[in-house]
Amino acid sequence: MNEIIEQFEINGKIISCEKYGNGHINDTYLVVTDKDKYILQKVNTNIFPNYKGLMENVFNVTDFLKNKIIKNGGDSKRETLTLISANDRKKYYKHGDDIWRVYLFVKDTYCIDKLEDPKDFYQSAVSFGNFQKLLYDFPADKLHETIPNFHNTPVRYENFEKALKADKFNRANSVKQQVEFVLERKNTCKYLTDMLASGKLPMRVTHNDTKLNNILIDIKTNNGICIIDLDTVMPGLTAYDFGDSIRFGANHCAEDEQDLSKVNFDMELYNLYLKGFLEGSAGILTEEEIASLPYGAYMMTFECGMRFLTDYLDGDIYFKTHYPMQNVYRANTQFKLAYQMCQELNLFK
Ligand code: ADP
Ligand code: GN1
Ligand code: MG
Repeated sequence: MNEIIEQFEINGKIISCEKYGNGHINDTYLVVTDKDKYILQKVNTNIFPNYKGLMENVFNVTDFLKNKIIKNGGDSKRETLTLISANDRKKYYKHGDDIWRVYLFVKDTYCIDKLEDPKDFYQSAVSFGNFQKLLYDFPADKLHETIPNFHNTPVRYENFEKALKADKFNRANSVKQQVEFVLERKNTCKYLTDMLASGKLPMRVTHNDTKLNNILIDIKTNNGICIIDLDTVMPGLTAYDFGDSIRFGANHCAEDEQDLSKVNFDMELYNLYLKGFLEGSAGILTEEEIASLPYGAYMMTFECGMRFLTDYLDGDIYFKTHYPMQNVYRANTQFKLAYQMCQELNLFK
């Protein structure tokens, strides 16, 4: 590990390097030196084969944000990610087939994997809304599509059908109910993509992975200070960013909770997040976009459940899993939440 870290322009002598965080995609380590702290990541190149495009996106987006943060009188090293250059001036280091990158560790923050205090959810909403606003005039044509069709739900549905048909690991029989749930909702998949195609919703630059542990909260002010995990910043719909936060945060359970009686969509948390998101995005959203937000909540939740189920059928090759069936438990929570969202938000009536 030291050999890799030493390729980057870091300050001080390395004291430790340990696995860090709870992301499902990249391998993340905290590096401590006698002068500073850093985040070292091995980029998941199975998921992001176009790592050059991805790193270009991260650099361009953080550079753009830094300029705005400085103009607004903020601290550009705390309010967005800072990539540390490798010794050859590139922003990543290639070691065999592996791609490594280093960020400054944003100090005096906390990161939430399970919501305890609703105020944190509200603050995250203000920050994700504001992220949308800050990227309002980012030139979208500069962005590489790091995962094509990332939130194209009809394409996700097709992938699910392919996995089901192939049933490579003979697992379909053990998830009949879940499969039924997805098949019955085929028609719902196209709601947002149709709105986009007909020009009713504008394409924006979105984060696309706005779960609660992709934001760092300041320990002193409790404000959401830094949006992280910028690998999927791409053109998208506001409803995706709003919806993915609701999917993860507007409930009181873990994403892989096995006891479904504990899995319940919380309307109060939903309304709290909505208030914060509208405040943070400060008037940039159109009426149609605001009307599409509840559909975003359902769509991201249903889509994510479908992705977990597809991954289970494919042999658990995409999301990091820590025990067998984890992807099935994850799918179950998402499907219960998606069902309740339809009821409580009055969708597709
Ligand atoms: P993944 O794509 O696997 O989710 P993330 O980029 O979200 O990876 O990083 C995983 C975790 O590492 C985050 O949830 C957060 O706890 C921590 N983290 C990432 N970057 C930083 C940073 N610059 N400063 C502090 N913590 C960070
Ligand atoms: C992944 O990288 P992470 O853990 O923040 C996934 C999201 C899913 C999420 C489900 C690039 O997010 O799309 O919603 O897991 N990221 C990617 O927890 O696929
Ligand atoms: Mg993450």
